[in-house]
Amino acid sequence: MRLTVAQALLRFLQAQHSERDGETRRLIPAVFGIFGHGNVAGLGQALEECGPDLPYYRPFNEQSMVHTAIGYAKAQRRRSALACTSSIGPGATNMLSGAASATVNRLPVLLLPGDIYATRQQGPVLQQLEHPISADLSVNDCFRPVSRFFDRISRPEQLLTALPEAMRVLTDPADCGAVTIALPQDVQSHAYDYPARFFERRSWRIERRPPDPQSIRQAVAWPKEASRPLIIAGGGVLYSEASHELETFSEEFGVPVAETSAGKGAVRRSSAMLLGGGGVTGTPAAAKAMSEADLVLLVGTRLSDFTTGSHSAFQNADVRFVHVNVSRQDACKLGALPVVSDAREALRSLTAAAREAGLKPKAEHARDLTGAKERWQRTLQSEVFAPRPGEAMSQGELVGILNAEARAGDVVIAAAGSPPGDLLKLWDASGGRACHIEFGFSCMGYEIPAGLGVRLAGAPGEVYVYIGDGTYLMNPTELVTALQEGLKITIVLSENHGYQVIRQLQMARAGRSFGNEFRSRDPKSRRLDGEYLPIDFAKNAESMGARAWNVRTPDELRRALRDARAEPRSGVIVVETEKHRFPPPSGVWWDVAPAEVSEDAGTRELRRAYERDRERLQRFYF
Ligand SMILES: Cc1ncc(C[n+]2csc(CCOP(=O)(O)OP(=O)(O)O)c2C)c(N)n1
Ligand SMILES: [Mg+2]
Repeated sequence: MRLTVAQALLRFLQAQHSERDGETRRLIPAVFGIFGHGNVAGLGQALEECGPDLPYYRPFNEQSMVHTAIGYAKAQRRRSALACTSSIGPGATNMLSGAASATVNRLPVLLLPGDIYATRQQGPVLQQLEHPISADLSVNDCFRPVSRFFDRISRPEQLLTALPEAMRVLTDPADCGAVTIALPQDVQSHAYDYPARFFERRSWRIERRPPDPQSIRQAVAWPKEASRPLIIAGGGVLYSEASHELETFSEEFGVPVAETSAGKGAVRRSSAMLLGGGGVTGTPAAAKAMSEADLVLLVGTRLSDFTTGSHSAFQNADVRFVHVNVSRQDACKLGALPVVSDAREALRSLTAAAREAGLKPKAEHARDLTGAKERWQRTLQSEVFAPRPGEAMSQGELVGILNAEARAGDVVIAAAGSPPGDLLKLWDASGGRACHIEFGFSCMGYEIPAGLGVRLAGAPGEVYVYIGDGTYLMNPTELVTALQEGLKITIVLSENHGYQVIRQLQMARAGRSFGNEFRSRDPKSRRLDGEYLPIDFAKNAESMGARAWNVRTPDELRRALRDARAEPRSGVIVVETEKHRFPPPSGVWWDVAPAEVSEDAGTRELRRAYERDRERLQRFYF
């Protein structure tokens, strides 16, 4: 079939499917893109010819479209991915943060940046980076470290090898992430006689790799000796759709569960075994369980420093780890006994083996943790969800109200600032009130585009985007895409007048407030500590066509949330919140080093305290 490279690429994508558990879906059901000279005559022409079988969506920022694709892939549990096409130069480099977010979070996205002319004669073309000693290098080479597969198509027939590889990586649970196929501007329009067989329907089975029986036997031999076991559930539980198996194992053998950010909502029931979020931004109950655990069953987590407290959270001198993960790299972290496997398959095998071994819950351990959990519940009621006289609403109160108003089928999204920590600590995901936290790359600006991705993936209820004022200011523009496409999202914006989570960290590690609040430059101090800026977020949202509400009180927030549910359009609820009020800490340490030398006595004291804590808490596990 004589086709251009761009036409062949899209025709190939139209024929690709994924299959898991007997369910087949289109692997790449849509393409997002912003055109420029680097892709308009190539991919743009081919997309227009495709018609509705491969719908095209036009966003307003290339980074955002990759974030939409990530939100979509996460909501699809990695069964489908979106493609994103950009022009060359800045259009392409705008996708880099998205590529890194996808790769860090192990979520499949297909990136198709335009590239400089393969024929070279006409260069430097507009937006070309000229490297003094490397003529085959372009800005797209920046995608290499943030992609799980990279190729540049400098001849049409290269598609025949590149595209199957791309599909293999996108559908591999251990290898997936950003896949980048760079497409030189001229080559996109070149024609070639492709074999018709290349475009035949193809299905990529997303494997459920079973565990090695010997590692299962070894893994269940350990819990018999353990008196304080704990499960840490990561994103892998959600991607593998292993919630039922996780709940069964945890409840049958009385093993409490803490969830990571990516794994938030892995336990769907209101289970007595659930300790909530674990790690730096988790609950004190989970922190206690982590600190005391002598056996930790890790399931599908990459063990970021927020989970391990920078290798300080597990304080039991005899602690041992078993790690179920599709990636052997992750499974071997912390010196764990690796169970390289799909989470659902491994949990089923572990449950069967534990039954056979006659494993029983440890009553004393369960009682102990129930006490810690009840204390946390009391703190929530008396401190976190309760109003404080003379203060604006706290973000804790905000989350409590949003959680109470949420219904089955709704999903709340957060990624940067204090919102992801708030949700990990406070959100109750039982009753089908799903939670989607991106805290692998924690990229400000992920939230609104991801909301579109979650909606596009078919969220049945409300899609709430819980976002800080700073993050909203970084990237509110995909609201326009939401309205253009009728993809309804409801943004709940906490107006606390600054990058307050960073200010809080700064106060704890540097001791002085500097540069984080939204204040004008003071003529005397010549610093940003003048008046707070009067930013009208509601007007900003309205100017893009969204509905907007300004709220200050809990009742106003409840009313706005109900209005928003009834409203077909996307909207923004701007909530005035207390600037420096945060929910109580988990007690888990985090390694952020204060300056080793300073003129300031306060900073020196913070450094001393940091060194004491580091010495006392941080460990090597091997
Ligand atoms: C793209 C990007 N730039 C910088 C950061 C570092 N950062 C993390 S949170 C944050 C402040 C977020 O402010 P806001 O959204 O208002 O949330 P708040 O801290 O007030 O809760 C910053 C700058 C980041 N995570 N992502
Ligand atoms: Mg803020």
